[in-house]
Amino acid sequence: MAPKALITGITGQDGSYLAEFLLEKGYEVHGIKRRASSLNTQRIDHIYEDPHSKHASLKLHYGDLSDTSNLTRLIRDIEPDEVYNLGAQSHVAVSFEAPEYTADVDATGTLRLLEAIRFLGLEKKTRFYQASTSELYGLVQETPQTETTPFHPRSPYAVAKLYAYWIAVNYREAYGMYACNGILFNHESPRRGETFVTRKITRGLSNIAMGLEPCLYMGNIDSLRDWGHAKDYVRMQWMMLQQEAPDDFVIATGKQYSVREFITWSARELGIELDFKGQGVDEIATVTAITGDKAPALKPGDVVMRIDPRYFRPAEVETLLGDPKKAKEKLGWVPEITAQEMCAEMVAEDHKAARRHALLKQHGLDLPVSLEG
Ligand code: NDP
Ligand code: GDR
Repeated sequence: MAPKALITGITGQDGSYLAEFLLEKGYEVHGIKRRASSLNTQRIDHIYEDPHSKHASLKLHYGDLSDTSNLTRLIRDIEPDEVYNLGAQSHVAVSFEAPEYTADVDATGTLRLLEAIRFLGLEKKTRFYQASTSELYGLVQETPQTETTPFHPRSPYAVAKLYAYWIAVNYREAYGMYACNGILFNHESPRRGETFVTRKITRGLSNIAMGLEPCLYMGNIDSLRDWGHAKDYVRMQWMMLQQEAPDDFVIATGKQYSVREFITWSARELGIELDFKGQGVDEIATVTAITGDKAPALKPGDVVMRIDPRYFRPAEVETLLGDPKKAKEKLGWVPEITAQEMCAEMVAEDHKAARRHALLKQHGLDLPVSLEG
């Protein structure tokens, strides 16, 4: 019998890579998708299988982390060997706008899953992975951050995730449940949501290079992050559930860069050299040179980035840097893709889409470009 996994958040960045990974390992993969007024399965369409086929190993179910009876029924029917709780309102800035919803989904949603497993008597069968986050460190107490660094969350998102972290630990201690926290630092990919900073930059600069957008408006570009590739990180999510005993792990690269550096790398991938001038809200990035043919819409002197204070957060996490030593020593996990390689992959994909878009526009088939940041 193939092992069964249930993934919440299967339509998201990590969910899509994890589903691919588990299908390759021979799992029967069940995913919870939300009902939406438009299609929301773009990231998993390539692995979708006709549900009429008896051999389909990917099965999607409607559901929501805010719906206890729905989650309980699904877990009862599926009896999963492994549950990966990746579903969340995952945007830090949005959590300041929708704090109560974020708490319901990210904190109470985790409790609902754990309670369903316990209530159904599956606590000795079903292993549980909780998508914890480096945002828990917030106002950092030590650098680099490890599994023992104290937490100081700085957003409604991080506070909700703090509850989820501890409730997973609590169910492990109280009921002997196999529950693990992966404390994952930022990880990105061409499938990253368009409003997270890396994707906003690679997509925005690609559009600007092709004349589809005028300028990139950014928030705090001094912010420092430890960026890895989502493909490397989902491998570790599975590895964590294969150990003899449950445990919590920091997953990071151990290298840190600023948002400004990420803008510079992305621009270089497009053959654009930039000069950053000015301070604070007056800082701008100007084109100093263009090489190659990837940015036909630009010339030296053009301003491609400005600061918009709308993107500043009420409380910022200025710096994050993880120490993945425990994951390396205990599980042999090391990241294989560098932040620069990941940036190149993201720019290549976004530039391909921008070229396609520009070509359609040339032929009078204009599609609106969403400029939401
Ligand atoms: P995404 O935002 O790409 O995906 C989130 C997923 O959760 C989507 O499938 C989304 O569905 C689903 N979701 C949102 N609200 C609900 C709900 N109410 N009920 C059920 N499902 C819901 O996130 P990532 O893939 O990047 O991250 C995966 C998890 O890891 C998240 O929990 C995130 O907080 C956490 N994390 C992410 C890190 C990162 O750098 N990427 C780092 C550390 C932790 P829909 O597609 O319909 O919106
Ligand atoms: P983060 O990711 O908040 O770390 O949460 P995000 O990419 O949104 O921000 C990273 C840093 O960049 C700064 N920044 C901007 N961010 C966005 N989104 N848009 C901007 O215009 C902008 N300008 C500067 C931010 O202020 C921040 O400092 C991500 C999410 O995936 C969480 O779910 C996850 O838990 C953490 O990573 C680890």
